[in-house]
Amino acid sequence: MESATQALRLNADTPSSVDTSRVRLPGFERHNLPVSVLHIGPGAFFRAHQMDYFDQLNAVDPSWGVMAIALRSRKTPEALARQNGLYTLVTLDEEVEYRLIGSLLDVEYFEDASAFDQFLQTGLRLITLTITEKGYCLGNNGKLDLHHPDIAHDVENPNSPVSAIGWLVKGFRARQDAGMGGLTVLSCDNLPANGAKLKSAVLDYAEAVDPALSSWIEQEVYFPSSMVDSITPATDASLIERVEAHCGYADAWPIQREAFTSWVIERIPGADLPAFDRVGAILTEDVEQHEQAKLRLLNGAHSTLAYAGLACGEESVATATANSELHTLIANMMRDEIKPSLEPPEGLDLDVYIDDLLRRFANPAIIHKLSQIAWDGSKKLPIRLLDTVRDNLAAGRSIEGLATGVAAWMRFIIRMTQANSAITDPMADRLKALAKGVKDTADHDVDLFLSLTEIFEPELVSQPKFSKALKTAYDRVMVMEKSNLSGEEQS
Ligand code: CS2
Repeated sequence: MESATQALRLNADTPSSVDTSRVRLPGFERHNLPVSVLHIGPGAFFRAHQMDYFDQLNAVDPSWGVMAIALRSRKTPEALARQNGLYTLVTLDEEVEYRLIGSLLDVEYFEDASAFDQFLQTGLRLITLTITEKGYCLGNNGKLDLHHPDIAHDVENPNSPVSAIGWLVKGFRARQDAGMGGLTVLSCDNLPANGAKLKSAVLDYAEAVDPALSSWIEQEVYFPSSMVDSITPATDASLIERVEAHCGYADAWPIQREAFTSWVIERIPGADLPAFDRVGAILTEDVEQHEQAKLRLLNGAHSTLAYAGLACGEESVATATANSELHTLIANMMRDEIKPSLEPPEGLDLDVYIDDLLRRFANPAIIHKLSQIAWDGSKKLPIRLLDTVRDNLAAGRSIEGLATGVAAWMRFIIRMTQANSAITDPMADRLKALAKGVKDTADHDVDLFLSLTEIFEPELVSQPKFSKALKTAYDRVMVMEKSNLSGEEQS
């Protein structure tokens, strides 16, 4: 993303000339930071969330310099290399704050020769990951899918892996060969028990390529889980312009997010974790309840709002939350269906949390596109909605709102297919082929979607209450679509 104006490009010299009444600078000397963290997947969320914690930590304990490796594209490494790893974090709420983030020392593309050497840095203490749900290559049983094309490739070619799992294991092998110690690997993705799932995936893959290495990893590497939270809309041209106008330099890749942020990290014996609790994170033995509350309430409501909101012609989370039908849908779903499925973690009042979520979704300072949240539904639905559906069916509770989210996803896939629009989802081709066979009747179409066993487990599909609720919800979503279309025609 290039700026059209002539402002000076952000670079290593910028901090010395920046107007500090407009932009907050890192509270540490960048050039003194040792490299102690390797991050895989330097997407927007990592730069908006974890890097903020590293920057605050370095202001009190300047020992956490971060190197990042991009597995999917050269775009981020190239844009950030031109800025010496510096970028602006903009927090958007009642007050808007601009900060220059300084702890990211370099970003490299995984195919570049020097990228892999990061694993062998003697000062390396921590590996963090944001590779999204699909990056773990898991089947719907939560275990590594050895038939996943990337994993199958890596098992055949362990020295030139393309998956994050293959990359990590190649790195561990290099450390084992070099007689170096293990590490702590911290997953920061929206998966329940993300550390345990990552560990099991890494061990299963290592077992397939080198069983002795698998034992070494089991003894030497720690995989705490963590819950991450901060609403982070994608960077767009208006953010780039806004940063340039306010800060006086051209930043090719600033990041925006809400002011709220939270990070709950599992404390496990032996793991070497920075003292993130000094800068607002929670370190606890008991991360699972935090993860579950966040994934089911925030992300479950987000996905429901995305698919139902798009059916109603809404574009952003804030406008969808202002739509009274959608507001009622997600508020009731959170209060009556999701909350009873949760055991609240200590110190978290779920009613307050739900009210806060509705406020956060309504934040008028942020344009968080529903189409961004709609990505990768086949990977998100099981975690965000179907786990709760399963619990509620077993307990005899309502699933009306949850089913509306799932049915709205089906309709989203159908509309996108009919409009010949691209679907971002690892199952996109299958989904499109399936959507071509719909008849726009709930009975037929819902059964068709329920044949996708990668998403809908047979045990769930066999429950008549589930398909009945989905069919009712499917009709409800078609009514939403129709009233949106007739509204469009009238205007
Ligand atoms: C969103 C999340 O894009 C999505 O699917 O639901 O990224 C959400 O904004 C974050 O998890 C908030 O912490």
